[in-house]
Amino acid sequence: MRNGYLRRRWRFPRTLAGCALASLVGTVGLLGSPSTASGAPATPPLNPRPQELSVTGTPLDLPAAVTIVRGTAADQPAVDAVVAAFTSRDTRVTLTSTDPGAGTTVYVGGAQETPASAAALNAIGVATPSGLPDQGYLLATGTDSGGRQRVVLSGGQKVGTFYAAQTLRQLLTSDSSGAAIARVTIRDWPAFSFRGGMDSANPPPPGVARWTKADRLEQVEVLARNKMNRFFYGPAADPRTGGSGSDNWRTSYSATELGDLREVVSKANSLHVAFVYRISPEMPLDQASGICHSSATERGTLLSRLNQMYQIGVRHFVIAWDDVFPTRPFSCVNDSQTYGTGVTAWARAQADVTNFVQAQFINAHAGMGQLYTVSSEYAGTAVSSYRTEFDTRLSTAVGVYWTGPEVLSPRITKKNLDDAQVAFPRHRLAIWDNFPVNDQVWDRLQMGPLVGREAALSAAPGILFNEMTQQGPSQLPLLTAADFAWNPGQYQPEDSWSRAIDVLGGSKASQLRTFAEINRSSVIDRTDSVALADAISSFRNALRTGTGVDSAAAALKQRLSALRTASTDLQATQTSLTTQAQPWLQQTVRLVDAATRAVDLLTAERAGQTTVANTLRQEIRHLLPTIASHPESVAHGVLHPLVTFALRLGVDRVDLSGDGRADVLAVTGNGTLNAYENLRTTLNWPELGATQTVGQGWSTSQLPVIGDLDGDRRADLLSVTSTGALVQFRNTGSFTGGMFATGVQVGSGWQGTLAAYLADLDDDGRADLLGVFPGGTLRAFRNTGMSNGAVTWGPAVQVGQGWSTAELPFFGDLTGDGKADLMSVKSDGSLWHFLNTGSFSEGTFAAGQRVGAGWSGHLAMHVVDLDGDGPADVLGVLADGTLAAFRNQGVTNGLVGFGPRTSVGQGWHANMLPYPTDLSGDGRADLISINGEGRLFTNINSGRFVSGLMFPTTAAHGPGWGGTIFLR
Ligand SMILES: [Ca+2]
Ligand SMILES: [Ca+2]
Ligand SMILES: [Ca+2]
Ligand SMILES: [Ca+2]
Repeated sequence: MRNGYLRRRWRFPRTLAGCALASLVGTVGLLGSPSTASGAPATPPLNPRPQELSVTGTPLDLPAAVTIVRGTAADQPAVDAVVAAFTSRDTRVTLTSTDPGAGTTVYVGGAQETPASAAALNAIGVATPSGLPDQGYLLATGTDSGGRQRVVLSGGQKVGTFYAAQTLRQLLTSDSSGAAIARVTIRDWPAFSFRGGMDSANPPPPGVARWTKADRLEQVEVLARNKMNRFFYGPAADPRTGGSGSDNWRTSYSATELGDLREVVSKANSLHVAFVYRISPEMPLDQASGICHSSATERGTLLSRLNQMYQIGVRHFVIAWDDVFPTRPFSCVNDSQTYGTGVTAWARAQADVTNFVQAQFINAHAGMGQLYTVSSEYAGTAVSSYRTEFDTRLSTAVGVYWTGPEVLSPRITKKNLDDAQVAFPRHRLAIWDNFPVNDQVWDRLQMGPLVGREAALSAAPGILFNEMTQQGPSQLPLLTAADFAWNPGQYQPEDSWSRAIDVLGGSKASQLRTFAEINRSSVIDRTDSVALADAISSFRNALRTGTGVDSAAAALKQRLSALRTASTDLQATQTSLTTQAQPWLQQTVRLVDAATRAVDLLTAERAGQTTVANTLRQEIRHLLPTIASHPESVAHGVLHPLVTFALRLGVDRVDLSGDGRADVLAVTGNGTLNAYENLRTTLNWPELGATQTVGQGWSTSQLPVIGDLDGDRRADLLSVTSTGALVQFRNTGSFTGGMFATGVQVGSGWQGTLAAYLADLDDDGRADLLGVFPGGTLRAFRNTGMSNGAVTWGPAVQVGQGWSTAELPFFGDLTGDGKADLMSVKSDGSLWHFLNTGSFSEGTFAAGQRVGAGWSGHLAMHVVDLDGDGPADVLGVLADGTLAAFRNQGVTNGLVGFGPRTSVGQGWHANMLPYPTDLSGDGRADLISINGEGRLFTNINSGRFVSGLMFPTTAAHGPGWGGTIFLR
């Protein structure tokens, strides 16, 4: 005999064992908490969270063997899941179709499947289910009046019983003394009729993972275990779903390809997951080769493709018209003759083909799921001529997908849905949620919880979630999405995320939590690396104030160490999540190693340990190229800036607050100097603070020269007045409290100079001064430190001559030694460098070396690090408006090798030029610019030295920047 109250299974206070059952009744509010204030027993964490759950007593301790009763009509996948659940807890099972009348018995199936379940429910005092919503189930565990243990899984339909089995699996526990099951009554059903995951990303760049067959097989299981019932297959990487050129949807799969897909389809069908197959006949990747809508041949080809999928068991289809431009000409002349021209013609053509598929394919087969389509205007809520035409023409039998108010919607409200329904009055919209898909930010894992979706969206029939190009890491956000889709009314993102981490992390859950926290943010939620950012901020504040530096450094290093340990532990585990996250786990370790040295460097500098500091600085510089050679981004905008800050990278472009990330400085047309704090750049959209006016009286003939004059890692300003005086404006670090101190004159005799520069020539952390004087002489003045609040300069050193307004020097560190080198473009368009020899003498700059050509008529040129490896690369706007990048490939025999010209942008002109600045703090220069309408634009650098990929996204900020005469 087993005495339940003597052997505790859940962690609730021992004193409660044996209490009256009535006092132990819990409610749904208990989910996820280990115990309640009243001491009622906790329930195990369940995903998704059930709609109605009562804990009716202490858990049932199960014997070593149980009997499973299932009727002849019972759902086999449910039976299999129940058998697997008990077997995994080392409990033997005997299957029978009739009630054995004694012993612990599990009944699988509602009254239609397993008639004995109704009596079993009555025996434990639970009413048989009536009026269960679609896909719902009732699951009850307890003992009857004779003390016999009964477990009843009663679905309204077979699929409901299958979902009951998924809940049962999570109710079972075991320890060395055997298995137990929670004593509960659960009545449960989904809010959204269909719920699912999507393998439907745009093709990632070479080297980035994409889904494999094994991923898809695993995904189907994950969906089923979390009560989702759709797997949407439409990756752009599979040309049969769209394609480009001659490799496209028109060709059938080979026998091998079809066999692979059949495996996935069969598995999905065996787990109550519908495999949804998408075809995009207009070919978003190559629209000119898209379908000729009016062609009978083309339509026949489409039917044969759909039929091929039907043959392997697919019953759910999507004909998609997204990501094409219904403004271009049709790909065949017949279409314009048939449908006319313009967006409504495209709407007619698309509706016509979709209706054809409905009539000739869907209606021609029994057992088909509802056909869905995606309109070309799939995001947003407005009525439009395209939408009206599409909605009017499209068969009402067809459903329509919609992505919310945006393509990537940070928020989706019920009002958004209602508004969009007005634009599609004849069709119900289902939600295609582009979360957590990372096909615009391939270098990031977006593993945070689903947020920002209103519960009332379940008025829509379904919701699907487009996943990352990494199936394993996608499971973390997907589990929260499954929770939302099933039970949005009780969805709590953080709680759900925590449960998902526990499930996916298993024995390594705490390590996964540490890692997921630094790979969390996305367009729907910018929360990222909060604890790490706080520790870094505390350390930096301690450095600034000089109090508590050691304890803040120790706390930060402890956190870094924990992150490193978590990453190495996870690297040693073999789940799809950890395997596919390998590049990010490895990058975390590299960055932690650099950041830990950055902490030591900063504390050594402060303690005056110059030799130690120099060694650490060299070590970090040595680590940077490897970090830079991996595009994976972790702890976005948080960890890397600590390294950038420690090495003083980019302080002159232009870090005003001293956090390793550039802020923005602008002079307006009336001479006002405004500063904008870079609040955070956790995404490709930097958030800038409010306008702070920090100066007056600037002009086109007197613009700020930027550099760190006092070595505090905050950018200071210098100006050359019309009378030739040099005036310093020292940065106090406060955006709101008068950022720049009153001007102090720190030089004279600069009238008529052609240019003035601040650049660190000797790697001491203080900007040195350079000027091109009348007659073309380049002079350098060493920064010898602050004296009575004013920067002092060493004697003038002539370091060059022959300069002119037509040929001015540019400064940047080409060799990565912290000492600025010089570059110039000669009148013949040739590019030259003059490397810094480190001597601070007339020979500071070595003889010029010709390192490029083709710069005639260039509009801008910058010597700036683009790939984050330390040494500066070259970025220029060429005469034709091309933004060209040249990668620094290192120094050989005193000559810097530059890679081939990479076009990373175009359409720039003299009135709209980009300025490189590191907003994200990763050592890679990003861009800021102002367009013709006076809007500020930012482009975050992806670190990919590939045409078109370096600056993949443009973020537009508020208007009102017109007339700006200086922007950094
Ligand atoms: Ca400073
Ligand atoms: Ca210096
Ligand atoms: Ca570089
Ligand atoms: Ca950057």
